[in-house]
Amino acid sequence: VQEHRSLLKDIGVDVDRHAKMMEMGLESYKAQFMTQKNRPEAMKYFDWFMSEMQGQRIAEINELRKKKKPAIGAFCIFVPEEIIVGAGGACFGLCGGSPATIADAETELPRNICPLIKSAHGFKLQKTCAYTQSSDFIYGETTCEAKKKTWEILNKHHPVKVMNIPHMKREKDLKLWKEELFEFKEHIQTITQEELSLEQMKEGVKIVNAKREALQRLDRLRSMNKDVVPISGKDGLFVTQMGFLDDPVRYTQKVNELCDELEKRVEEKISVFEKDTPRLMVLGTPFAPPNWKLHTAVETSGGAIINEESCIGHRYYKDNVDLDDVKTEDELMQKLLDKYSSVDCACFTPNAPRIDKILKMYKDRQANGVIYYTLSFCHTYNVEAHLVTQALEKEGIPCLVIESDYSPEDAGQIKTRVEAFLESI
Ligand code: BJ8
Repeated sequence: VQEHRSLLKDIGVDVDRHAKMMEMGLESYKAQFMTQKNRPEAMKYFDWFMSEMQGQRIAEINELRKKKKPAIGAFCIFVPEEIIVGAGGACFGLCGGSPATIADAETELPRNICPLIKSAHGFKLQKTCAYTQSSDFIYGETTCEAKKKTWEILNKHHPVKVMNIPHMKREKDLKLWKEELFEFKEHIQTITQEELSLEQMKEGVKIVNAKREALQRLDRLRSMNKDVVPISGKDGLFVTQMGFLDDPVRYTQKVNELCDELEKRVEEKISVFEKDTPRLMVLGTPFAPPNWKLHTAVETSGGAIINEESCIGHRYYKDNVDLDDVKTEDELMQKLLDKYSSVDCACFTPNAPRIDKILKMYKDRQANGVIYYTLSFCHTYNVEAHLVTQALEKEGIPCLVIESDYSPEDAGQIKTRVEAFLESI
């Protein structure tokens, strides 16, 4: 990061404060990740990326910007990255997982909203996220109340555009959504100053499909073998988190290299956990880095996390965009809509397919229990927990519900609850 200090300064980063935050982040990463035993060799790339995510990767993104390629920051998996990648640009998740920016955010936002939103807003106020500073604009959406109102305030500090995501999936809602996809493309073209062709967009789809396929492969290797868990849940989560920042082609290659190693581990029955360690699925809201609190609590208490149903997880990569028979832009937009409207975020009502999916995921993976995790004040996921846990109970599936924010204060209490849960299953 140090060698990129002048670039960081040019894009408006508060370099001293940023350096301190990176130092803290790296310390925390070392303590939580590098101390794990028997990590796959291929994690070395991701360790390197951790040290360069606010350095070399930022330099790469700013090289693209010099060539008038779009650099778009997002907070939600509804932002169609295929179109950005097709235009030769970069789509990335903005910083939003740290408690260190929340006090600043609370100078403009209420205290009782979700920490993800406050953290991200605080990063902009502090100018300590090089991704936020590198984005031509931030692409928001109307998924939850707190986010959609925050865009109006964030827009005082950084250009923000908003995609209107409907809250139901009726025909008339999907029609509106498709129009939003066309408008999104137009917004991207305002940066490139040229027409984005169908072929370019299809190329973007292929690149992102390959990324999702690599993550699907990683998910299978992590979770589908009852006797071998070849990588810790924490490493699996971290790899997935980096998929929102890294160059998609390089990242896909590195995830596939990791999967090659994990495949060998499965064949040779090399597990990072002891035999009969309970294998847990985590459901709910996203884990933005460096929010590793739950994974650390579980995996230092005798449990293993085998996948995340969240948006930094299975919800993100579960479906590809089908390119078969796509001959027109309208057909492509329809296929993008088909993919995005199959996302089962709790912002939709009704959202029954999510419950069916969770039950199927659980059975396919022969897991031993579930943790339903929601960020504090996330009303949609918090309320939806009732129907999900009811369905789990009916099937006799053990479930622990955890609501938490980013503060380290409840880490001990979470660990105690997880330990009691693990003993009970
Ligand atoms: S598709 S889960 S990424 S909206 S910000 S809803 S945690 S109160 S992130 Fe999300 Fe898109 Fe849905 Fe996925 Fe709750 Fe916080 Fe809102 Fe959040």
